[in-house]
Amino acid sequence: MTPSTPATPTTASAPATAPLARELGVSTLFLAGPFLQLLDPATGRMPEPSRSPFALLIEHFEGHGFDVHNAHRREAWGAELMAPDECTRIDQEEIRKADVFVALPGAPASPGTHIEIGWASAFGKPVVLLLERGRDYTFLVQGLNTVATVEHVPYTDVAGALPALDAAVRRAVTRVRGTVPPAA
Ligand code: 5HM
Repeated sequence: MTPSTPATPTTASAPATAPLARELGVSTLFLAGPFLQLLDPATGRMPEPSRSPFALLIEHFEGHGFDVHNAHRREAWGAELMAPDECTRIDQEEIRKADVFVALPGAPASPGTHIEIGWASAFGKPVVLLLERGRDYTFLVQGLNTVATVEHVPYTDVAGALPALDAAVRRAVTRVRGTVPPAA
């Protein structure tokens, strides 16, 4: 019997299990969330505590083999803020091309993220929303599952929600493919 060889080399940051992107046969993920409201007015940058959930999610999904598109990182956490005419076009195009859309709608609501959630759902993308426990979300976020493929992931801290987030991504992608029925 010949010894088996892994299809791809493992790296230090790769998860022990099969990376989710490969398992699902997808590659790109758009990560949306509050931006302007998180900028420190004095520096124009996102302070470290505001960056960390995004940095964690980016690292997590990249470790799972996704090509992650995220404006906060692209715009250097505020240091290279794009003009509206520039970022709007790029974000819509990246969402159009994405295999999965993940967002923190924000509480208070992020206006830009809500537009992006509208685009992603209208494009028929698998949508996963991270909803902080104890916060209120607008009716159209609460009801989006009636018109789009949406999975909600309640969280208290983002790190603790990663296993539920992966399960939600898996469900959303398979639901869009029509291989499992939507949750009741
Ligand atoms: O309205 P708010 O800034 O919270 O909107 C955030 C969302 O809009 C992010 O998900 C990001 O993809 C997009 N955005 C961007 O790409 C927003 C701004 C500033 O509003 C920006 N680039 N400069």
